[in-house]
Amino acid sequence: MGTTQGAWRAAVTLALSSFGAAGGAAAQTVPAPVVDPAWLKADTATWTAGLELIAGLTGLNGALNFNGFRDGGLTLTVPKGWTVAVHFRNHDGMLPHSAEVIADVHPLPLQPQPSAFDRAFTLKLAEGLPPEATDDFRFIANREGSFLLFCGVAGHGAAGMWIRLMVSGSARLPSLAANPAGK
Ligand SMILES: [Cu+2]
Repeated sequence: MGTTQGAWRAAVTLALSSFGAAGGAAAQTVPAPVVDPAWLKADTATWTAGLELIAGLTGLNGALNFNGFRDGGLTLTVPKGWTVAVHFRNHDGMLPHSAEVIADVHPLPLQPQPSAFDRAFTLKLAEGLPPEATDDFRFIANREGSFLLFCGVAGHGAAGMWIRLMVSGSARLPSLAANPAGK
């Protein structure tokens, strides 16, 4: 745990230092993100992974984050064949946000993409849902691989507003874990 946290702080500090002088002062007051176990609920009877996906939970990255994580620094892993039920909430008091599951592509797109799974996106994908709006979507993770949970509002995803989704053929249960952020 100590090592992981240490590595985390290093990764976050590194990410913030590339942010430039303008955003730096405000961003540095944001504490290192931690994973709240309440964000993920696994129902083994129905093979459903419920995820609380909170846009702009903290001020990190000008609030362009999900659950306080940016640039893939949080990974949801689900077993192949499970249903993923995403409860999206926009906690950002200023900007609209949305979410969709897209392919793990680089460079990151500037616009919304076709979703990687059927109906794996919120309403108002390009426009974004306003502050405190919520939307739920669910899809069957029927393909193994690496995907992104990505904000579809123009430029947000490319600016770091994305986390990872791994659909695993070997995982037995869903999990949610922090990992070093990166492009
Ligand atoms: Cu956004």
